[in-house]
Amino acid sequence: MNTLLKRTLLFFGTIFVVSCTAQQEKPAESVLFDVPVPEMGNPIITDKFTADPAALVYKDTVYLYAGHDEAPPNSFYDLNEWLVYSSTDMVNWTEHPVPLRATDFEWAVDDAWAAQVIERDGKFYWYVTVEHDKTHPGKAIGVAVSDSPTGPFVDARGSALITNDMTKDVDITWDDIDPTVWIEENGQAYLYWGNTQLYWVKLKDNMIEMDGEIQRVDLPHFTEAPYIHKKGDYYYLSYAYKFPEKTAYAMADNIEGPWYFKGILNEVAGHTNTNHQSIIEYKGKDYFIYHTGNIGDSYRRSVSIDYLYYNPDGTLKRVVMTTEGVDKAE
Ligand code: FUB
Repeated sequence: MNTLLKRTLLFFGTIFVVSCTAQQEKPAESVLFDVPVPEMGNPIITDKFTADPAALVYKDTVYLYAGHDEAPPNSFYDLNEWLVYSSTDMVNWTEHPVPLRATDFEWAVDDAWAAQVIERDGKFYWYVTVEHDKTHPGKAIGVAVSDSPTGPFVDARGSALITNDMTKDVDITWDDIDPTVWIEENGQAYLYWGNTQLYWVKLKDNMIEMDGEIQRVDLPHFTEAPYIHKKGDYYYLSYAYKFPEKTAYAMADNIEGPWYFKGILNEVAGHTNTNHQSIIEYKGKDYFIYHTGNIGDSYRRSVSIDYLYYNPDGTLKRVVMTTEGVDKAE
């Protein structure tokens, strides 16, 4: 190639590159925004992995209790403590000091699994899943108590409320997990729990002793994570359905049933094979609180919040899981 031809090619090549660069640097006038670019509201906590949410509305504040997932990537559950956060707008969450650890129960060895707090007469009772020591091998349910929703909590009994040997329906050591608690207007308290088999029992007024025999409910494809809530005249029993877990629900006119299966409430959440929901009403809106593995995996989960909507007949609309999460509650 002669020198003149080389210079000519270099000249036109330079013009072409400069013109392309200029076009790339120009603001993209063809992109118009009908809506704001989404802010990521979910998950709501990103500096720690949080699982199995259970929320309590008390005196105008929402308290969010969650297990602390501490597992390395793609391993298995490693939860040693529970965490508590509070909010008055569902968007800004304040973390409080660690309120309870699995080993705060002297008879427990490990595994701060799913749990729920309820208030009665100014005291806060926390029903938890833990691994019992070898005197009652397997998962067990304990109760901790505090004068404050943020703790610190202490073992309320000095022994487990439910142990694996008390339920023989299924031949696994982890069927006594995931307690959810409910108090009727007449003061009668109920504990529901289970994995594979769903159990319930009445609690005495002291909230730390069973009041009667353990009963059963058979729901389609019940895996775990039962959660009781009430809206209007209806009771709702939501639960983890199949595995990987969707969330399904049943409805009843009475806390003791019969329960009518109503279908799927939420699909499998991102990047996690489990789910665990909590449902509350706060400042006139209804919320579905759950976990995903979207910034972790099945053992490094994160709590997310989306709206829950009811149909006029009381059934639930399917949850739409979002990136944005919810707006500030006012
Ligand atoms: O976090 C440990 C277990 O995973 C919970 O107890 C279940 O509900 C499932 O989420």
